[in-house]
Amino acid sequence: MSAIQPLNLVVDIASGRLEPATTVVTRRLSDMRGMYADAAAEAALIERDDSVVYEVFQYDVPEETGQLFVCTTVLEPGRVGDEYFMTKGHYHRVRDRAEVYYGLRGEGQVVLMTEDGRCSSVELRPGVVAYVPPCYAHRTVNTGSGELVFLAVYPGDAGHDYESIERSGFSARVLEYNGSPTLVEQEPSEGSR
Ligand code: S6P
Ligand code: ZN
Repeated sequence: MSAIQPLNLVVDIASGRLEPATTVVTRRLSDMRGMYADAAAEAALIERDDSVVYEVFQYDVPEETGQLFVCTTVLEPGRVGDEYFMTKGHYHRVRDRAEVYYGLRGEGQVVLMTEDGRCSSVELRPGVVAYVPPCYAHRTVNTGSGELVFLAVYPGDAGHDYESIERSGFSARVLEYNGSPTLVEQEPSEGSR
């Protein structure tokens, strides 16, 4: 790829789209099979309409130290059983690469997990920055009734490790509990499917 020249990127808050975006990723429920706790509810929803859970609009840069990827995510509202719609989640392939999320619309949480499996969460809402420190797996959860839209900036050489999450999951999930979003620890057996 040729060198990136100075440029402006524009976020359309209404749609959540980044312009220009050189990569657009669309994830449906069927792309996340096995990630939600309630397998029966997940299968029923996929059977019914296999809806889009989220889209990512990214401006690509060379995958090199010193570069920064910029992207937006539009995460739809919804639930699979008691579990809110969420992103797949990942570690960065180069583990010590951090990331910043900036909330633009809607409300949610970022679930963060250390490599030894300790989970915590931080808020995401308009005007709020969520800082993902080096070496943390991260997943975003939409706990609101509208779309959750946020901007992400991360190092060009970070890469993504989805396999570790597909293999072992997160050790906690955000579930609706007594009407409120609650971070619930999972049994180790469930987290290591
Ligand atoms: C990239 C950054 C986000 C996510 C996006 C979708 O490092 O963390 O742009 O890619 O929110 O989540 P996921 O887990 O499917 O990549
Ligand atoms: Zn990331």
